[in-house]
Amino acid sequence: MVALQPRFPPISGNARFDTGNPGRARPWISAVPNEGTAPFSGGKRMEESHPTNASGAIPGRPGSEPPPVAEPTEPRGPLPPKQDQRGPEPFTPTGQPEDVPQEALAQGGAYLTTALGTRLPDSDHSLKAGPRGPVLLRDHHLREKITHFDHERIPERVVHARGAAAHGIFRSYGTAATVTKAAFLAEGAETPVFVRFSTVLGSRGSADTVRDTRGFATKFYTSEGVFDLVGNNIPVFFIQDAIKFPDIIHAGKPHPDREIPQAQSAHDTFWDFVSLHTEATHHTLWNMSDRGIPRSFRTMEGFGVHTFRLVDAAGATTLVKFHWKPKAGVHSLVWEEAQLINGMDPDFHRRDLADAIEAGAFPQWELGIQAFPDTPEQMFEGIDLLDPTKIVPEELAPVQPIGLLTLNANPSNFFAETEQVAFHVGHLVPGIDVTDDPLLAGRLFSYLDTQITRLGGPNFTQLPINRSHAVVNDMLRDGMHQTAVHSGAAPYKPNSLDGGCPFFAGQQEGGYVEVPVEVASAPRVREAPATFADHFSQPRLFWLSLSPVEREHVIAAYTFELGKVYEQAIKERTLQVLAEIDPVLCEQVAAGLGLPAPKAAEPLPSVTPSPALSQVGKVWPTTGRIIGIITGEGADLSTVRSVRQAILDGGMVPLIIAPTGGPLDGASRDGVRGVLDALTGGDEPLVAQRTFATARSVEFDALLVAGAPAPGADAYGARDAKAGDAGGAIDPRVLLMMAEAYRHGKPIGGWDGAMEALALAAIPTGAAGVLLGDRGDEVLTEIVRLLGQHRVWDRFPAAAAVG
Ligand code: HDE
Repeated sequence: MVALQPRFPPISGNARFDTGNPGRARPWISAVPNEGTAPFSGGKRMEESHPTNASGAIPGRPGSEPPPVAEPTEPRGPLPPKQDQRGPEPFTPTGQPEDVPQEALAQGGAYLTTALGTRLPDSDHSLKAGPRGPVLLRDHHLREKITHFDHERIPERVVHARGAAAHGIFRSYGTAATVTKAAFLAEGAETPVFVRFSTVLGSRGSADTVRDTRGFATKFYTSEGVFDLVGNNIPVFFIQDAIKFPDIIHAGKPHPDREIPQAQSAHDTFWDFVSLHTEATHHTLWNMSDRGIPRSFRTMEGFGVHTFRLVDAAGATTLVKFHWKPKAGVHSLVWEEAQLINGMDPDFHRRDLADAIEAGAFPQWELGIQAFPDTPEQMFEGIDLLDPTKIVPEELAPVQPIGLLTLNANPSNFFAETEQVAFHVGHLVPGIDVTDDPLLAGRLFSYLDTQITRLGGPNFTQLPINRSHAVVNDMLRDGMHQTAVHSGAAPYKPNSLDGGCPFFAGQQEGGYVEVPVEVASAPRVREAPATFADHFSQPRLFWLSLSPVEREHVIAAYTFELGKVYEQAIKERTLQVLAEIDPVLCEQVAAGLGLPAPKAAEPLPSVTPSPALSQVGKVWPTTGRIIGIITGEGADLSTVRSVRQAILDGGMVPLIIAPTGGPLDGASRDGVRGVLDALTGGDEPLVAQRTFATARSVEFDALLVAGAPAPGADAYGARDAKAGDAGGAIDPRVLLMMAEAYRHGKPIGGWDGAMEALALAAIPTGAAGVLLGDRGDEVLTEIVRLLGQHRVWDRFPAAAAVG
């Protein structure tokens, strides 16, 4: 392991915008909105202070101003973006700052126009020969509107089509400066970033909480060019050689005849492939673990997967693996929760990310590296560093923090930013080089290639979200959608007509000079190295590193997925693979499938577990977690109000769930202000964010029950089937929410009549994580403590067999 020095002098010349256009204020790079001023206008750093939800506003409203009931008729300019949003920073297609405000990149003016600015009087009626007559071909506005609409879609990504993204800032600690000359990793360097999270298998419109690997792709707009770290939330991959990528993806995607199932691996072709191709075993096991169903993008780790090569100013090299560590900890859903969410809120992860940022609970990750000596063998403690199906346990090589990522702004336009962002593992900067990992080699080709179809030509780098923040002089010319206006007569080298420009940059001038690595002399073969043949020792290591409850989840996941497979041969083959990992895993899954458990063909490898791989048993900050407060007629509103405020003060999001929408006291929103003031002591009225009809437990990390909510007026099956027959004293939808939250290991608290609700929901009052109290604030304190552990793990007694 290579240890990093704690502090280093900053690399000179790392001024972020050393672009020949100095002195211009770039307010958008600040990490935190200043209270009371426009966002991104400087002020204290996010990392130092979380003004979470200081306004008490619940995130998610669609616009920056509430609309009036009647259609507005007074002409006015476009509304500003919401406080949590911003667009790509204004740079020219050739990487030079534009002196225009962000709004100038959006539409302007108060009046509707054609694409070229001619004002229009009407957009609701085609031009016709009389009101009932034929539409006239000369209607230029109709043709432009429909033609543009006809071409609004672009091909979705062939993998990772479903995603969500955010802007942010990366602040380097400088600890990596001993091993890399990359300017953005020098001490104190601040670099704007754009991060896109994704699922792999599903189409653009598929659900967020499917069981799948998640993408974690980061674009660093550094002063030396763009660096893309295109990683996943799982540290290993299914295949060791890029040439197998179409195979694993064809197997994982829906069946080609019926195009089902969408966005999931629980089907025959996936299991057919991974049971025959056993190098996929490690990644598959991670997918079957809780890592395959993250609670939030904010609670995922990220991994660069491959080993990269860092190089310092003197040319010395170090092999590294990149890790993103979420400040909120690693946290997952339970499977039933994930399935319910797929129906209740297919945008769950996307919404969670945007809402957290809007509420000021800015997600943060530390970037870290595991560092290894760059030896000719490229092995570490017997692990082949070029094999992307292997991890290096953190106990052998600790993850050393090198910087902090803070996501602090939502995109202002999904298509322009999240959809058009184009990552490429070949977007590298001086100080970071690749290794001979054969999976990485194929990716270096693929990411450039795919953008040409997806984004319609070779100039995708000029789309605003993809633009470099370092000056570009590339001699690449023309092509579809060229938006730069190049000058000069000689886009070739050598030239004399343009004065010889552009010139080559050597090491001294910050040129990207490939590390002159020795290439071993060897015959040309289509073969894998012998070290790639071990497919089972690390799956066993992972299995043995999990806590009993996590192992139960793995067993359940394999049993569920294989239970959806039609062909018995595929199930039997997979059981044989499981036997090579662990007999208990194999026997338990076999029992669920009703099949005999085979014995391992080879002796089980002896491995040392890595406790760092387990998600259970740690304590994390609760910032941005969502607490539902169930209330109803007769509830003590002053307690609800103070608990709600305490949740906001703690940086979390309170959502009030009531029998109907609107203010809790029943007065109309536009109603008599004086009455509300009298009821609320002049405070803002308490407004319900969810009703018993719209809420479901899966939205919340914890539930508080303020009293004993009586059945709402709509609590009958014909109106809301989940209300069933509301014969009892408590609304059945409240009981359903409580029972689900209990099953899913979520903290539940209550006061006043909540005891009655617990009894009717068949929840034992003394059960782990169930709290009744006289005072809402005391109950809340304990609930928040439990939330810090992510889930009430004691509520899941593990089967003795796996413990
Ligand atoms: Fe990708 N991958 N990949 N991949 N990948 C793409 O690029 C590919 C692999 C990853 O948010 C595509 O722009 C090959 C590993 C992420 O836009 C495509 C191989 C890892 C994203 C592509 C791999 C990833 C992609 C599709 C095997 C984790 C989404 C659209 C050699 C380290 C990026 C696109 C975003 C996207 C190819 C394997 C991560 C087709 C050939 C390993 C996060 O180029």
